[in-house]
This record gives sequence, structure tokens and C-alpha cells, in this order.
Amino acid sequence: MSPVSTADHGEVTVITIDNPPVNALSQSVREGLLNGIVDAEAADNCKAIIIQCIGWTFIAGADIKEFGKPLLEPYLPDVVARIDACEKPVIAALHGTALGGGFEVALGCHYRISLSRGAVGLPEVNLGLLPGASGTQRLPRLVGAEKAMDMMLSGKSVKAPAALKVGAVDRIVDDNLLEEAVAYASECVEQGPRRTSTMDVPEVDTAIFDATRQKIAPRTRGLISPEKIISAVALSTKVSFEEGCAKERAFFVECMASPQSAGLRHAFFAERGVARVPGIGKDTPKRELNKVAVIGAGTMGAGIAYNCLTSGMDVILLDNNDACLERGNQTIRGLYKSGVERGKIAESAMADGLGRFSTSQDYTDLADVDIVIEAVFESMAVKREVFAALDKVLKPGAVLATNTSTLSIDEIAAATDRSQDVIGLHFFSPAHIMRLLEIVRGADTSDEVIATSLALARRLHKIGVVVGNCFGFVGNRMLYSYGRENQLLLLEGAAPEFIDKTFSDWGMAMGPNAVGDLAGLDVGYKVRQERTDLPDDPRFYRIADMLAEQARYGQKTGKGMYLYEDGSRKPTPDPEVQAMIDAEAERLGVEQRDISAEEIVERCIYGLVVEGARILEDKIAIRSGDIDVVWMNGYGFPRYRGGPMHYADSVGLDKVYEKVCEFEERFGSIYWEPPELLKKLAATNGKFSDL
Ligand code: 3H9
Repeated sequence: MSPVSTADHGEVTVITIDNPPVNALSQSVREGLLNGIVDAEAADNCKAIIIQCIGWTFIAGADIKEFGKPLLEPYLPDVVARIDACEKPVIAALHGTALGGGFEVALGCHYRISLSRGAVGLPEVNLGLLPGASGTQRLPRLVGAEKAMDMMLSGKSVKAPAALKVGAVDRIVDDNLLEEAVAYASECVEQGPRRTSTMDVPEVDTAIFDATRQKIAPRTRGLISPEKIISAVALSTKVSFEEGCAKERAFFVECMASPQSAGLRHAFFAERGVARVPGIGKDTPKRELNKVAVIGAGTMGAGIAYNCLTSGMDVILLDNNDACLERGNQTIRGLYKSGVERGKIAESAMADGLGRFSTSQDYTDLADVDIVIEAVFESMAVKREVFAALDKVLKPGAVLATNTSTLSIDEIAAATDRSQDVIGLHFFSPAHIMRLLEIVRGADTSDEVIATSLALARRLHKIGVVVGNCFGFVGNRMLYSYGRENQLLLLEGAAPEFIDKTFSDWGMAMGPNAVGDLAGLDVGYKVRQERTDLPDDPRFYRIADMLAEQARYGQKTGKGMYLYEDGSRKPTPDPEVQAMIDAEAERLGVEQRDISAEEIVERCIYGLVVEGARILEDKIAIRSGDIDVVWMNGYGFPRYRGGPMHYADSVGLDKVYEKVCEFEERFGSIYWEPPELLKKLAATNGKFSDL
């Protein structure tokens, strides 16, 4: 059955799209829509046509699942052009979010009426694309080139009242959308079709195009589609509508074929895929979480507490150290205050949040909390002590979560008599900003506690990724391989600033040496001191250890791998550190040489991929996409490369395998023995994403 149906409301033909979940423009929708327009135009009793959708939203865009496959007719630009050419007025009746191709369908209509709580937008840039169904040529004609370009470059949707103000929609109504649209249709009949294709783009100072290029350059490093958006909108101001559309189409095809768009599309689906956890379904019971206790008032604990407060929960912050508790208290108040000052938080929301916040030094105050999130010092002994104390005071059914970033959940859970309620919730710093939450299931963790944690992640506006229990889980276990190669490369002669520049040019948010200084070199040092399973290799994290032993912890001490003069956050290379590296390389007998950017990337990124493959073999991650989501959202891996596993897939696993074998020959098997999974996939032309 076609997802598109037609019904007559008097002299108005209503074309209705019903293609759950978001009315995406799959082939059958495009075909149904096209036929609906052609038939209605030919029907004697039809004076105007309305396009509306069933469900919670108007069309949310082209069907992204069809991308990367051969395109099937009718093509969306042709459908939109046919709507535009219709001799009878066509009205789009919008609700929910009219996005991408969905908004372009509406722009091809002659009039747009929207529910006031609706929104419109062109988010193609988030998928490495530009609007490809005439949106780059139509929107500037309605709202002006500058506003249109802003919408396309930000990808953000605009609420209906604001869209009305700029002219992107013509009318908004609070309710009864279809009834109002039918009434509006009679006005539209009087005015006749009003085609965006025949409008002129309002006068604009063309200097804005270059100015915008310069403005966005720092944040769009290496991305193709923002440049194409600017060029397409610039064209709308100087060439005919038809020529502009042809150019837009060529840009769209180019972007669609790019690895960047493939990476971003993978990111889109992978981030939605993490919610699918085998054994956990809609019917898995969840516990209600209204009151949370956060143990440990350091930077992490305070960030978690603030995140819970802004998500509407009651929060008790507990720390047995007076000064630390007061600092945590002040951090939370400071975060609220700065939110208010920046206009992000209303004064009333701050008052409400702080009204739900208290501090304590007494575990018996936690008797009625629904969940505890422990964020104390990363030491097994300390964590076990905390969990044993919690076990004594918490009510039955409370969730006991640890924010450990590396330690065994099972060992922590064993300090309690309720291991089924214990789970890892690994937040990333700053906890109220970073979107990733690794949800670490222990051997005994109940399904109910996992489902509850997934719901908590959503409530905290985070992406929850369920992973298994092992040292460092997914993210930090892999980080060890990446960091290990960085450290070895330093000894082998690559300067810290060259490694960092290489990765920043490659698209990482920061290079590994700048990240180490930001996170604090003492943190990793302490974790390594606690580990008993480190490789027997004097080069392993040698430089990081030496810096930490000299109390060069990074930004917080004004020097680490780099110098930070006068409180600056800007890293300056330190000749003393380079001399120290060179001397240590000599002492260890490591020969220094010129190392190319290509080798730096391959060593570090394939180090990640090898460990990722082992993580899949060990079933620590449910699927390779989950690993990608962890790395894109927790470690600054460029989204347009789709995460390390997708990146390896896109390079070709046979090539990756070949390189890993080469590294094994050059650097030994201790780190480079190829995992069986990689070997198998390489031999069968497979991909991690096929698993
Ligand atoms: C485009 O339009 C190109 C054109 O310019 C030119 C073409 C020639 N297609 O996000 P949710 C699925 S590019 C296919 O969890 P929410 C999604 O995978 C497109 N599927 O819900 C998920 O499936 P599952 C421009 C889609 O309420 C389910 O719907 N448009 C699409 O948090 C629910 O999604 C966009 O980029 C799609 N277009 O948010 C909009 N969209 O349940 C992309 C969603 O199996 N979409 N799905 O995991 C969104 O931003 C959000 O999904 C939306 C709903 C705001 C709509």
C-alpha cells in the first residue's frame, strides 16, 4: 500500500503522507506525492492542494537509508519542481519538524502554514551534505541569502514563530492544522500559485560570502559541505534559478559521494543504534530515579551533580573532606551563575535547581536516594570502601553506580551484597557537557538496572553506550593503544607539537599531548601505578611517567609536555622536554629518525583499530558502531571520519591488515600481532560494520 493517500475536502485535495517513524521521503513517498500532485492538478473539482503528514512530524527529510545506494526515480528535485510548476495552489501544512528534503518540499509549495509549535530546518550539513532539492536556491528567495546561509550552515531548526518572522512560513496556527489549512486554501486560490522559483533574491552585500567563509573556517576545518553551501547560496544571488539548481545538484552529488558524508551518515545511524541492546526492550522494567546522591565533590562529581540538577533530579553531594565539599558546592553554584549570565539558564531555573540541591558528609542522609553515583578517587581500595558503606545505608532497589574510568565493576560490586544493582556510569569531563556515557554492565548487573541507566542517559541528554567490563571498558582501553603509540613516537623522534599538529590537521579535536596536559598527567600516572598487567617494556608511557614524576602535570601546574606561561592555556613547546625525550631515547637505545605525518596517523589510529577489534572479539562492545560512538563523543574523533572502526572499514580492512602486519615486522608482536577478527575480515573482504 502506498504511504501517500489523497482525499477531497470540498474543492481542496489533501495529499497525506503516512510513512513512520518520521515520514522520510523514501521512493514510494516521492512517487505517491508526484502522482498525487499530477492527479489533483488534472481533477476538475480540485481548486487547491494541501500536503500534510500523519504522525508526530511533517517529513523529516530524504530517507537517509537510501543514501549510498543507486537512486530510484522519481528524484526529489523533480518532485519538488513538479509541485512548484503545479497550476493550482499547493499548500504545505507543517507540524513537528519539517527538515531537509521535507522543508524543501514545503519550499516548493506555493504557501506554508505551520502549527506554532512546529519547526523547520535544513540539517543536511550534519550529514556532510547541502540541501539537494533546490533548498539552496529557494530559501534565499524567501528569507534572504544571509539568513538562509545561517540556517544551512548551522543545521539548526527554526521554530515556527521565528520562521514566520523571516518569511520561511506564511502563517502559523495553534491547533486544528488541517481545518485551518483548508480555510487558508481558499485565500490561496484567490492569489493563485506563488512560486519561490520565480521570486528574486533580496539584495545582499556579496562580501558576506567570503566573510562567512572566514568566520566558519576554524570550526569547519577540513569539511567540504559548508563551502558548498556558501557557494550554492552565493550562486542564488547571481545566476538563474534553473542554473543555481543545476549547480546545487552537482555539489550535492559530489558531497554524497564523499567519505565525509559516509562517515557522518554512519555517525547518525550508529548513535541511534546504541539504544538497541540485546535482552533490553521497551518492556524491560525501569526504576524511577528522582533523587540522586553523588559521592565525591571533585570536578567530576560536581559536574555530574550539576548535570542531574539541570535534568530535574534532587541531588545530594557528599564528600568527607570539608574543603572539597565546599569547592564542589561552589563549582555547582558557579556553573548555574555562568549559565544565567550567558542567558542559557533562567534565574527561576537556577533557583529551582539550587532548591533541589544539598550537601552532606553523612552516609545516613542517603537512605532514601534512588541512585548513587560514586565519583571518588580512582583507587579500587577507596571505591570498595565507599560501596561497602553504601550497601549498609541505601534502600533496597537503589542503583549503585560507579564513575570509574578503568576499574573492574565486578570487584567493586563484590564489596556489596547487591551486585545486581551495581553498574558503571562512566562520565566524560566536563561531565555536564560531554555527551557520552559509557554504561558498564558487570557480570551480575540486572537488565532492569541497565534499562534504568539507558533511560537516565536520555534524561541527562547523553548518548548511553552499554559496554562490558574489562580494564578501561571501550574508550580508555583503546586510549591506551593510541597513547602508547604517541609515547613511542616521541622516543623515536617525532616532536610533541608535530604529533599534535598532525592529529589536529587530521580532524581530532586536539592532539594527544595537548589532551594529556589538559586532563592532567598525574591522572594517567596514578592509574598506571595501580595496574599490575602493564607490558614489560621500559618504553611504555615512559615520557608521560617522567613528566608526572617531575610534577609536570600539565595545564594545572603551568607545565607538562608543554609550557603554559602566565596561566595561559596555549601550549608552548618546551626545549627542556625535547632534551629529556632525546636523552631518554638514547638511554633506552631507541634510534631517532624523521617520522612522517602519515606514519604518525597510521600507528596511532591502527593502534586504536587493533584494540577495537580485540574488544569486539571479547564482546566488550555490542557492535563496531558502538565503539565509533564512544570515540566520536568521548575522545574528539572526527565525526566525518565516522569513528575508528568505520574509518578502518572505509580504508579497506585488507589494507589495514597489511599495514598491521608490516608494523608487526618492524616493531614486534607485543603490540602489533593482528587480531584474528581483523585477519578474517581482511581475507573475506568484510567490514567491522557487517558483524
Ligand atoms: C536530505 O533531506 C537531503 C535533501 O536535501 C536532498 C535529497 C535529494 N531517514 O532521531 P530519532 C529514523 S538529508 C531515515 O531517534 P527523535 C531514525 O534512524 C536528511 N530514517 O528520533 C530512527 O530510527 P530507529 C535531512 C530516519 O525524535 C527513527 O527515525 N534530514 C530519518 O530523537 C527516530 O529517529 C535530517 O537530517 C531520515 N531522514 O528525532 C533529519 N530521520 O528508531 C534527521 C530519522 O530505527 N533526523 N530517522 O533507530 C533527525 O534529525 C531526527 O531523527 C528527528 C527526530 C529530529 C527527525
